Amino acid sequence: MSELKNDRYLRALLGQPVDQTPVWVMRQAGRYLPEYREIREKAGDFMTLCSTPDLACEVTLQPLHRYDLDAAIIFSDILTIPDAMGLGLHFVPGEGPKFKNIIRSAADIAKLGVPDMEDNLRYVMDAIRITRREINGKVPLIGFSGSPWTLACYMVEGGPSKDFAKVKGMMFDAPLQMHALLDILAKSVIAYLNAQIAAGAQSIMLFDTWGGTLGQSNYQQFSLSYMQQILAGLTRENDGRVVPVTLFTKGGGQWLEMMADTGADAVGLDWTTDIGSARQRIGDKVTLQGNMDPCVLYASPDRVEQEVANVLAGFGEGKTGHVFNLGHGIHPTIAPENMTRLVDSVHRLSERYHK
Ligand code: 1CP
Repeated sequence: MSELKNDRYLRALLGQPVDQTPVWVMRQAGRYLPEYREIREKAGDFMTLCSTPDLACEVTLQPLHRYDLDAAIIFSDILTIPDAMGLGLHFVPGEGPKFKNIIRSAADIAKLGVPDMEDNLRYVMDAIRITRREINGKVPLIGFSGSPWTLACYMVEGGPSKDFAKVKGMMFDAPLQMHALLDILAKSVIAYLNAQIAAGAQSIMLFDTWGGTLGQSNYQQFSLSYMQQILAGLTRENDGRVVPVTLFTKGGGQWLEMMADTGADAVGLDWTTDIGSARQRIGDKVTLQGNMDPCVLYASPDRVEQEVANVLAGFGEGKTGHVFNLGHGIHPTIAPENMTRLVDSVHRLSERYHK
């Protein structure tokens, strides 16, 4: 495998000194880029794009051609696991992802098994292998998965939800059944991420997008404990390098200490948490990722730069420990030029903090 030319992102995740703050953006490959929309239209539907490794590779690299990013994230989706478990993922225009077979009962859960990673999910591993070859050591490649709780939300709701009534109803009414579902998902996520690491993913991101909808004790029991199991089950070294793991619970600002105790190398912050306070609370234990409000990208480029400066100053002095990102995914309707300003100002303005 070719030598990594820019390892700022991996170094910052491991608390090693860097010359500038590394930056990547959640959902950096996606609908805000005209070149993405073009290839997406040609592919016809989203799953064709994900499951055709050459296309997934091309889309992964698109943002790197435009911006001086310090990492790439493999183009895929968290819902590939439930799809491979037989739920029948499809996309309804205007409504987002939907499942044909929704999880409603203990019998539905009993039918689920851990998917075969080099069979049903081989397209993800092939996309990673091809992308590692094509990226040629320019920056590291991030692999990812949804957390068991977040995957369960989609599997029980059947698609996006505003109130999570069905999945939370199941959790409160039939906790053992919910644990059985989360258990098989945790086993699947461990196998999935280890296969991604073996295929060449150099860092892992665990998206707990809906953990923040839970109360504290339910968060611990139904989301955090499964992420902890996953962290314990992952191959943390490959090809002579540590594979760092970032854990992101959207809306998890009040639980940062617990998240930092899971054994993750980094914790992702959404924009509602003050990064300076987060650093005081957990920043000696883990690296922090985040956390500019994605809506800042709707403002002028100068305002974007100003907000980048605020986040960097909020994190403050120190040679490492911060990976710049948005507090959640980039919105599809922002102006792509604003990303240029974001990335360039992170690099330019952060230098003084690393001396
Ligand atoms: O029509 C299209 O082009 C589909 C839009 C789209 C895209 C671009 C979906 C459907 N998924 C993706 C790619 C994707 N999803 C990536 C690519 C890599 C990158 O970041 O560039 C990643 C990491 C994800 C992860 C993902 N999918 C999450 C976790 C991160 C987060 O944003 O919280 C979640 C919750 C999903 C589910 C999902 N898939 C797609 C949509 C529209 C959704 C959200 C559904 C909802 O509103 O609940």
